[in-house]
Amino acid sequence: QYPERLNCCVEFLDRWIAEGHGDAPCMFGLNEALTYRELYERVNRICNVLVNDLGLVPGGRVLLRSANNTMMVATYLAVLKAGGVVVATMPLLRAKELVYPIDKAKIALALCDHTLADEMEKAAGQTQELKRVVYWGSGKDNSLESLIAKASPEFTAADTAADDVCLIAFTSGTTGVPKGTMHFHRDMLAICDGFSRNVLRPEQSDRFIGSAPLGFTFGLGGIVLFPMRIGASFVVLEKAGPDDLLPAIEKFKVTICFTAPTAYRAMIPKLGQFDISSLRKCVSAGEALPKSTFDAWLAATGIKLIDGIGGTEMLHIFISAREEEIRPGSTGKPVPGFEAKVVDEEGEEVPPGTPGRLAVRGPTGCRYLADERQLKFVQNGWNMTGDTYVMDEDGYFWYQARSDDMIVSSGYNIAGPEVEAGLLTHKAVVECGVVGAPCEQRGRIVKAYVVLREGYPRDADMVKLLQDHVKAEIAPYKYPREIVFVDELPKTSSGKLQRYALRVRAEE
Ligand code: 3SK
Repeated sequence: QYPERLNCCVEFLDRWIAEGHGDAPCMFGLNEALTYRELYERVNRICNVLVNDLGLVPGGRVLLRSANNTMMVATYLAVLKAGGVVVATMPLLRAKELVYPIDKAKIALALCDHTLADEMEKAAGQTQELKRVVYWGSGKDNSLESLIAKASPEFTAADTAADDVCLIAFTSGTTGVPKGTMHFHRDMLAICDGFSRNVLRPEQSDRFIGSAPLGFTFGLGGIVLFPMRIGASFVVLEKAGPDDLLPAIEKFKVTICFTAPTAYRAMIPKLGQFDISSLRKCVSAGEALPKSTFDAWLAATGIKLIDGIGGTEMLHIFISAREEEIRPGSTGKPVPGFEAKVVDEEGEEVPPGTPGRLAVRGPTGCRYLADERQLKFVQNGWNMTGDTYVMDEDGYFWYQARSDDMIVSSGYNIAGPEVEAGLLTHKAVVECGVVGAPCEQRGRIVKAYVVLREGYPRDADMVKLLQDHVKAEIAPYKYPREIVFVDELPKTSSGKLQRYALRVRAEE
């Protein structure tokens, strides 16, 4: 589908200048707004700095560290345009979590927002690979801005192949050592021409916003690549919690939002305080979308949440449904270009209605950077996900649990997320995580960690109330026999619930 020689940045950026779309709005940040031409010139200047001052050669890997801001987007596109390979990390990572990707991907150069200098410097002191770190935002003589100021706004894109690696995205991993997933220039276009064009169907007049850091490919696609593929505009927010999204949607008249179910839930009680009438499409991913959240968002806004499952391995969403085909509670069907099936322990496809492991294949994955786990997670071209799904007779996929989130209690298979969904329908519950805990009598029991809304008592009556509520919502045998109230839940750097950490806690 794509030409053999391809630099994806040319398709996202240069193309719009060539087509006379340079004066159109492109990117809105906290303190500045850039047209396509302004972003194009900034990217070109950074390319010149990368190649002429910092010695980047095609295939050279560049670590990018920042919250989402306009410079993060410009440096990201510049590395792609100069033929380098982006390794974008979650801003919250600590030094010891940075050293692994730096060593694994042999990264010699880092571009970093000065606010993240502490951990960056500590990491730089713990690896032999990293040779140079350039900061932006510091206002110092040697800052990235000072180099950019002297650079030319003209740059010819590196002559890369469609199959050249341009991104190594490390999985955030709820357990174990992160895996580096490698993506090609053509993959960056394929996610736009797959999920975005066929399921989301945005228009050039749309304005996108999202909460995920660009180090998580959910954010990269939903905030930057999908709009740029069609010449639309987007908003980048350094802080993008539910309390930041709503005012920004109002201020920038945003039309498309990408965030996680937890954030949609948290926004519902605050919707009345903002004018979000510009909003027309909302995508939910990163964790399973409970039907109760779909219903509540629809009732409050009139918008059907487009649910999706994606993965760092596949770069973005591979199962989803257009608004008119949504079956609430189901993730949807494979996105055009992808295939999905449910398999048993031996990798054999199981009949509709039978739970099993979700396997997926498609144009974007899955290739790990020098990792023997490739053999385990990729079988005959199929990426074996860690999710348990059921496919129904109509080909819709229904999420059950992470494969290791199944709790076997007194011989019953209980999916932790289903109990979580039951708890979440109670108005007192903000967030919860459900795992198995050891029990002499039953083998395991269902144990819930619950964050309560302010004003609700953390006492035995509340435990009983929630238990009765779950019994009324789902099969009574699934109710949480133990409930612990907590201030917050452990999360991965991409904001996903770390059930693994809860499981460890539950064993104590
Ligand atoms: O579903 C996810 O967690 C995901 C991961 C990477 C990219 C996109 C998505 C939706």
